[in-house]
Order: sequence, then structure tokens, then C-alpha cells
Amino acid sequence: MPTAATTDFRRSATHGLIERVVATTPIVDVHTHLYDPLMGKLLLWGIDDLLVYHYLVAEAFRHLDVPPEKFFALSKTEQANLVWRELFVAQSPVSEACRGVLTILHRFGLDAKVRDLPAIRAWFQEWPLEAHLHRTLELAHVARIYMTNSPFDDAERAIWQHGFLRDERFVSALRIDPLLLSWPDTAHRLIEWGYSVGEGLSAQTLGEVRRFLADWTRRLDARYCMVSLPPDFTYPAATDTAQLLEQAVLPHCRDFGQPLALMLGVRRGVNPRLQLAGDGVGRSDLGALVNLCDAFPDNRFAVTVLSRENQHELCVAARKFRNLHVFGCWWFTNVPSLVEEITRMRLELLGLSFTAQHSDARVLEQIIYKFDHTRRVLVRVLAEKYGDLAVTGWEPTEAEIRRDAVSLLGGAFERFCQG
Ligand code: FIX
Ligand code: ZN
Repeated sequence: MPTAATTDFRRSATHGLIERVVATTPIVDVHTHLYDPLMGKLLLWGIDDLLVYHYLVAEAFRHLDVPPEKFFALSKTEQANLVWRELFVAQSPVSEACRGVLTILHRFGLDAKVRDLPAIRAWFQEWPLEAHLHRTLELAHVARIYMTNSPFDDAERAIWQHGFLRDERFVSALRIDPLLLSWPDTAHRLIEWGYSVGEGLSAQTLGEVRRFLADWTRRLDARYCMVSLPPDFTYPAATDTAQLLEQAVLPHCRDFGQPLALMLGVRRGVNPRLQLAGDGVGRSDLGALVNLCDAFPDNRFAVTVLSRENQHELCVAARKFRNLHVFGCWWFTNVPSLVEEITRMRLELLGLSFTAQHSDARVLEQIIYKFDHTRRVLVRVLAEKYGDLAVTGWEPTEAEIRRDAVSLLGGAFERFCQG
């Protein structure tokens, strides 16, 4: 019989091992809003962009006594000054998004506690992008970044049409929200771009939508197709969204052997005056997702849900359908208390067949904090789970822990994409 002391010793040795393995496992970041550095100004980085991140802007408006229109008319540096003043100087920066900025500064070796924003700004300005990118990826331990690429974004479209030499660390996902959510307005854009579509969803129009999706999948070398849907999305339904999904998007995904990624539960523009910071959340009807997984066994669905209330149902759905892969703790759920709850629940219900986290970073350096914070939680939860196994006498080897961490941190997602 092992004594309490030997059990404690083993537990802390395993904890140290898990910590080391999780810290050194390269991450595949499966959903971001970052761009290939050769896409120029689209790749945001630096302290001002970090401070005007919409997560922080939403929090600053809890305190700022300025009309949003006035705030957004200011220069980026002026906006960043206001956010810094309200959230870092006027009070302690305890929220997850504020803590994120401090984690980034700390990992770069900057001393934020002197509260000298101009000095921090000057430090960032000295870095050439390529060196800074390299260092950031290294600190975050991120090996590959999935972009969100939308042909409906004018700035992006022009760059893709022109073409450029791709940075192989950045891979593409084709984003199609306007196609599914703003038909028939989107029909007019497709016509402008040379596709023979009409407002009604005739066979000819659906064929042309598929041609559009195929053209862009090839142009981007996209690995999956993605859409975010509001909480009232239903399937089956006699809506343009459901028809386009069923008769154009899903056949397209089957043709290319790619999953459709669904981000469910966002209510856009709850407070439109706050721009990107004005989106909210609602509980989705996951019956619609179950119907899709059931009706289309030859399609694969990678899914994240925004509402905490949907998380358990999502796990249960994934237990029923192997064509459903659960990923990430998205946006309002990416706070340590919920990441811990959700990750524990997923491990308990799905084992290792899910993706623990994506960064959703909009500003390069955010990958550092998003994954540092996730890793801390993951180590705690994995230590607990392996500890529960140890009670039965089952002890994982280092190689097994590494295999599990690789799966959770992007490996399982890429396997799922490949089918
Ligand atoms: O739909 C999405 O991809 C969301 O992640 C964004 O719309 C959102 O603004 C965001 O950045 C959340 O993290
Ligand atoms: Zn996103």
C-alpha cells in the first residue's frame, strides 16, 4: 500500500510532467482573425490595437462618459489612451481581457506596473514585423494559424485576387456569413463578380453559388468553410439560410471533403453603436444542429457555441454523432471559470475527441495570452483527470500525455478536417 507521502509525491511529479508537456506542445490555432503577414495592414499588432480590442472597448464603455460615435471618431492612439486610463489606471485590470494585455506585456519582459503607456508604445514601435511575429509565435508556442478569410470583405478580396506568396504558418478558412445570412442582398454582389444567380434559389442559382464557393476554396486553398449563426437558426426550415446550406454549402463541403464550421449563438448588433463591441449572445436551438448531423452523415461539422447554457447539450450531441467535432471556448465563454467548467465537462463526456481552445485573436500578440491562460486551466483539469485514473492504478506515460495534449491543442481538429 503506498503511503500518503508517496501518493503526494507522485501526484506532484505527474502535475509537473503535465505542466511541462502542455507548455511544450505546439498549438494549431484553429480559428483566428489574424492574417498572413504578406496581407499587409490587415494583420493587426502592437499595443494600440491590443488596447482597442473590442473585448476591452465593451468594458471601457461601462465607465467612459463619451458617446460611442465620438470615441470611434478618435485616432487609434487616442482610443487606446482612453481605454488604458479607464481600465488600467482608474481601477485594477482584473477582467480576463485586461489581464490578457498584462500577460502579453509580462511575457515580452515589459514592466507594466510602472503604468507608462508611452514607453510600452515605444517598445512595440521598435520591432520589425517579421521578427516580432517570429517571437510572438515562439512565446505562444503556436505552430500554425487558421485565418478567417472572407471574399465579402473588400480589402481582403482584392489581395486574394491579386495573389501573393503565402506564409505557410498561416492557413485559410473560407468565411461565408453574408452568403447564408443576407440573401438576396448577397445575390447582387455575386452577379457583380460574374456569377449568374437570381434572387430566387433556382437550380441555376444554387449551381452558381457552388461555383463561387469552389472558386474561392481553390483561390484561398481553404481547409474548411465557416459561418456564425444567430440563436434563432433552425433546420429544417423554409428559409433562404436553410436552403442555401442544404443545397449549396453542404454539397460544396462534400465535393471538397471539408468540414463546415458552425459558430452558434451570436446576436449581432445588440448595441450597434458599439460596433464590433456591440454583439451579444443567445441560447441556440441545438435541435437544428442534431438534425443537420443526422440528415447529412456524409458532411462533417466542427462546432462551437457561444452560450454557456448550450455547452452540455453540445457535448451530448457529439456523443451521438461522430460527424460532429466540438472546438474552443468562444468569446464570452473564454474566461477561466468557464473554460475550466467546459473543458472538464468535455473531457468527462467526450474523452479527448475535441479541441480545447482556439484563440479568436484579432491582434497578433493575443495568441500569447489566450493560450497561456488556457494552458493553466488545462493543466489543472488534466492533472485532476489523470489523478482520478491514478486512483485505479492507471498511470499515463509521458508519451501518452503528449499524445493527448497534441490532440486537444489542434491535432484532433486537423484529423477531423482531413476526414
Ligand atoms: O464570428 C466570429 O468569428 C467571432 O469570433 C467574431 O465575430 C467576434 O467579433 C470575436 O472576435 C470573438 O472573439
Ligand atoms: Zn471569430
